[in-house]
Amino acid sequence: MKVLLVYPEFPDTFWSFKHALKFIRKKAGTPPLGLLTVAAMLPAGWEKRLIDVNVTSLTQKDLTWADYVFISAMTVQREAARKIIARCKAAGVKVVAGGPLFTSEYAQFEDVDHLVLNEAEITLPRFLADLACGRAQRIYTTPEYPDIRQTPVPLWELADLSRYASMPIQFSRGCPYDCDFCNVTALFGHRPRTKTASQTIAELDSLCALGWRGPVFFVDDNFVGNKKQLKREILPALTEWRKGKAGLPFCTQVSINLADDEGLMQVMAEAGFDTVFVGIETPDDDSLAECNKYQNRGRDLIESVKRIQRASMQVFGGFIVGFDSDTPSIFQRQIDFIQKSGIVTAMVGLLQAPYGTRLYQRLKGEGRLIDEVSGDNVDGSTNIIPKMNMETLREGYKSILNQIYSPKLYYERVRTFLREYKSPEIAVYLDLQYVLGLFRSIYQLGIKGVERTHYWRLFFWTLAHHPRLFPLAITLAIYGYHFRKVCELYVL
Ligand code: B12
Repeated sequence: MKVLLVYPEFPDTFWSFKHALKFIRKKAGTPPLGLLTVAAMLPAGWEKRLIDVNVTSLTQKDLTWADYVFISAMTVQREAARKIIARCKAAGVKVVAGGPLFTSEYAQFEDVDHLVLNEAEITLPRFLADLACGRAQRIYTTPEYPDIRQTPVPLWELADLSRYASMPIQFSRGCPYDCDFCNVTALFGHRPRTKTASQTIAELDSLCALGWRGPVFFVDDNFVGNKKQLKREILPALTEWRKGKAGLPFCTQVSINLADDEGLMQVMAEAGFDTVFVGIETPDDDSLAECNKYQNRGRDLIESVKRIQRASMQVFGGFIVGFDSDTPSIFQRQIDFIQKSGIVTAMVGLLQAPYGTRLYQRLKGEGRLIDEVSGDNVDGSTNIIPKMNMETLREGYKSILNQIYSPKLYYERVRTFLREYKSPEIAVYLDLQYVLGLFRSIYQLGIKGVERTHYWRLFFWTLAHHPRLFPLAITLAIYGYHFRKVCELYVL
């Protein structure tokens, strides 16, 4: 059996980092972990190839080679996925589809031969068993969540690692919180399910064996969902594993209550975490109450962010406008908050209601749903009828993006952040492309760019005051270029 694993192209979005990746000659952020995990669950004797359309093209020859195409996608890849499925049909290749897009919207994919939905640890063996005896069904689904201690090491070797900026690995799935707009719990449940420390170390070892020394992204829904286990098992194992190694900084996603635990922050930093993504959402307490984000309430959110930064972890933040409680003052309040917090990478979106969430149910009941979500939560679109006038909301949203990604405010924010941030202790691994990236940034941002005065000011200010953070300052200048390009596409 010959299986072609295909990952459709991402549009040019906030999270694609396309404009930034060019500086280090990379094609995409991370390889598709879902497909690489599925590949490891297929029979060893089957021939497997990966085509990630974000780094290479899918040719007719590839399709002719394959007996089956296994496709995965997120909602944001909906249109690209449809095109690939149509090409497979035209080439007479059977399609097996899975992953978040198909799990959420399977009814819309009539052309797909087999929909193997939810987590493959449960549904894929059922499909493979039926296929082996010639009676494969069209849809496989399950309400259960698998024990991921049985999940195999992803087949990294199918991907050309040199084309990616970072590698994804997963320690846990699920989140204990219950924010009403988030579909993580609908897809992966409330109780965080974890892998074992030795399983995670085996995954890291397999990446190292393939020569990987760049960043590693723990793609957990909430890495601190089970603090006890973290402290007892996984973090000591990661700290031990890191000894004698250079590079391989870790980043992950956490809830803000990480800031309440100095001890945990310290061990995370020692284990090599230098960046965390946190859902901040809004400085407005009524809106936090409305969406049930109680872990963010009753605290000084800015101080919480700063505590994490002082513990050597950069904070990326997610923000939302368009809650029912929001008034037009929210736009300036968000801008002020983002500037003061020094959250350089601030993903601001309009409130959307993905299928399967409690918010979706509520708004459906109120007759306030208008469409399906676009899948890109930073494109200024929404599928809900907001309480605030739509025009006011759109204009306010645009003004947030225009301001926080204007060179002046952006570079000011970078300095606010660098003043607070304690440089991590991880030994640096020198990658030639990153060194060349510095020269490319000098040309693109320091000579050609509209931000040139801000760029040079940051350049010399960092060298004078925070020389160890100089590479990070240049990286952030490059991110700023990407964010501005993307915002131009969306709203300017
Ligand atoms: C890493 C990640 C990203 C990375 C990209 C990773 C990549 N290259 O694909 C980045 C940071 C870029 C990203 C961005 C976004 N993401 Co994201 N992301 C994740 C995250 C945290 C982990 C993905 C992962 O690797 N999981 C581990 C693998 C093993 O799981 P998996 O892919 O689901 O695969 C399993 C099954 O689905 C199944 N399976 C998967 N594919 C296939 C294929 C076949 C054939 C079969 C049989 C089975 C199968 O088997 C696997 C094993 O069980 C998930 C949450 C999660 N827990 O999965 C969200 C998630 C995928 N993201 C989501 C969203 C909404 C986004 C964003 C809009 C922003 C945001 N709010 O986070 C943007 C959109 C992208 C863009 N460019 O604009 C949603 C997607 C919902 C949907 N219906 O599509 C998720 C599910 C989180 C959520 N809020 O619910 N994301």
